[in-house]
Amino acid sequence: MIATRRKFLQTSVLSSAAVLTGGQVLADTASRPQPAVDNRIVISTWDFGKAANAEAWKILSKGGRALDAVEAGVKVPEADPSNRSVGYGGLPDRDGRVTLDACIMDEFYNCGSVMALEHIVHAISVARLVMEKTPHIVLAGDGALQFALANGFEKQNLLTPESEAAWRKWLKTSRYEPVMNVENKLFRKENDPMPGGPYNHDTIGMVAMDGTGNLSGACTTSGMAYKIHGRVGDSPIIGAGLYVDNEVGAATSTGVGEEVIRIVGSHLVVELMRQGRSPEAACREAVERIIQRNPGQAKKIQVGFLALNKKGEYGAWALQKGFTYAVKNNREENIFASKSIYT
Ligand code: SD4
Repeated sequence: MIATRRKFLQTSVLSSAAVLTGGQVLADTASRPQPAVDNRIVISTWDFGKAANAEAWKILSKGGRALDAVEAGVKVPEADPSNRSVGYGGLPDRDGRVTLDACIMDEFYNCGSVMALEHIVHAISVARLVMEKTPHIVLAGDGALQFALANGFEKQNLLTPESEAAWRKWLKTSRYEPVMNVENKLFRKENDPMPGGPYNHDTIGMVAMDGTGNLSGACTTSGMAYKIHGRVGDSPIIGAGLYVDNEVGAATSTGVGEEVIRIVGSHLVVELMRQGRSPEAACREAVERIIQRNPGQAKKIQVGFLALNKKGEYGAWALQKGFTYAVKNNREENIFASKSIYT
């Protein structure tokens, strides 16, 4: 907490002196007055983002902080056993163990992350505690679990009977196929996820802007189904699965994490917005970078980026058709189909 406060004071001092970035004088982002236009907004990945946004909106609409909103929002799919790719009920690794990756980032560049965390439903809240209560940014595996337990989190079996059954069926072939959600059929009953794919993962990444114009983001997942035990994806890696720069905007990703890590995708999207790209154009360029880096693989997998800028503009782009994202603000509550390179 002290570290956070110290950082806040430093930020305030810097801001009130006005910071010159890229030729633009930026106003104090921490304590500036309420903008004339209501830019409050929350956006998140996939159709299930809609319910998560609604929870986040309860906080934003009452004047709450974006950080609190994104944490509350992503806790919805984390607790939902029918969601096979986030939190409780997530599909396990090849050893039958559900391991969670999550990270969170606020408007002061504070961030926290947990990797390969087992037995705790709300990985995002553990990540927030890492951010607020420790001098570190990342805790992994058993250390993350010990930290969570020491801070009052309850140990729980995250493997539901449905996910266990899917895993046992998968064991018969044991083929790791990270082909994903090309047609967004994950939650259609007739195409019940697994066993064996191909619709084997979807992360929730959420970014929001609050009434003071501040940004925060959260990202949480059970990662790629049937991954090698200990594998960590992009989702808990600051800059890969999530990045927030309160001067510019925020971005998050979903899809095959290895390809996102290779290009440090969310940070790239934010930097492209800093150079003047719209959120949609920035996401598109990041997706194109994935193709440039790994053309053979890019045709077979899904990756999607979602971004928000300081004006409250948002946009997305994906490799494949089928990526959706949810938007909630004072004017709309929608699910959009992202544009994509391959259709
Ligand atoms: C991962 N990016 O573990 C995550 C999985 C995911 O949509 O996003 N699925 O690589």
